[in-house]
Amino acid sequence: PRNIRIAAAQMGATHLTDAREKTLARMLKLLDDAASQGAQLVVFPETAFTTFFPRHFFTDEEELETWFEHGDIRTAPDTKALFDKAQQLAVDICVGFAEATDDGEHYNTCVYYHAKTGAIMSKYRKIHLPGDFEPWPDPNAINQLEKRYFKPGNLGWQAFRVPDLTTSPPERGDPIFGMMICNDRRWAESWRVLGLQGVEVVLCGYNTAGWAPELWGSSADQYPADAERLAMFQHKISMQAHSYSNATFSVCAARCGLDDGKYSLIGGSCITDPEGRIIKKSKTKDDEVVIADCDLDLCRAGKTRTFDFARHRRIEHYGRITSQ
Ligand code: CDT
Repeated sequence: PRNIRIAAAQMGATHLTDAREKTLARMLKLLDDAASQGAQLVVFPETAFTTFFPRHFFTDEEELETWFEHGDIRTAPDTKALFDKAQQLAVDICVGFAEATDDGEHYNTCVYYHAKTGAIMSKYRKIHLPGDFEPWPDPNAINQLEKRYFKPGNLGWQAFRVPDLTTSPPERGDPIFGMMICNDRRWAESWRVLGLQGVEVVLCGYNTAGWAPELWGSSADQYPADAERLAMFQHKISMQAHSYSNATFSVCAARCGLDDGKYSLIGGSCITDPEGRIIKKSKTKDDEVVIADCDLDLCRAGKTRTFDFARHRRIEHYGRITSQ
């Protein structure tokens, strides 16, 4: 077996007014907890260091900028402690944050941090940005202004190998990871681009509204409980179906709970195997470590039989996917 013990660090409610130090302290505790259970890699949610601020409409540029991380994420004052602790515990992390670049661009980003070397092994910038550019006129509407605050990612989906996590026979090499962020998980294209690079573990942080009729366009007439059940169902089928059809493990970490006593986000952090089975799932909507041993050898069956892409794909019929 090629086992890696991986944890999703689910994070419960994080309010608009929560101090950054408080949120960071929760992340450090989750990292400690996961490490004490033997995690080699811990996956944190999308925009983990703050509340999910794109639901708010900011008109003041300076105020908006305070929600973003500037400079090197490993050493910036508001985020450094997480990377220092990861290094101290010798645990790799994947963490999402709102990125402001030196030349003033803004992305919804995550990085894979390799504790042993202190290197960012890979960076991903969210490509499928959901929601709207303009806020809804109704003051009670639940906005999702990612199209306003972020540029679509420009790095593609790059699979990458990570050394030191598990021993592999030389012909197979180090394990292959890929990252995506939240809404990307609903799109077959995100997964297939990683699948084509032989991905063995997909990492994904998310903030998914449990009740957001304006966003979905279809559930305005449903009771909130039904809407949340549907959101959870769609989350799980996305993780399960795409893990299966790309013969890969996936690990997803939710920011969830009731933010500001008003905005509900689904939980459902889970680890899914390459056969599409959820092997671990969160039990709460609070801070919680979800951890499992992932034997990457289980990816072999799918990659060499049902989803042996080189033998079975028929790309002459797939042109429409990229031409319209
Ligand atoms: N953060 C994020 O991408 N949220 C989106 C909301 C859209 S709900 C259909 C998501 O895909 O979960």
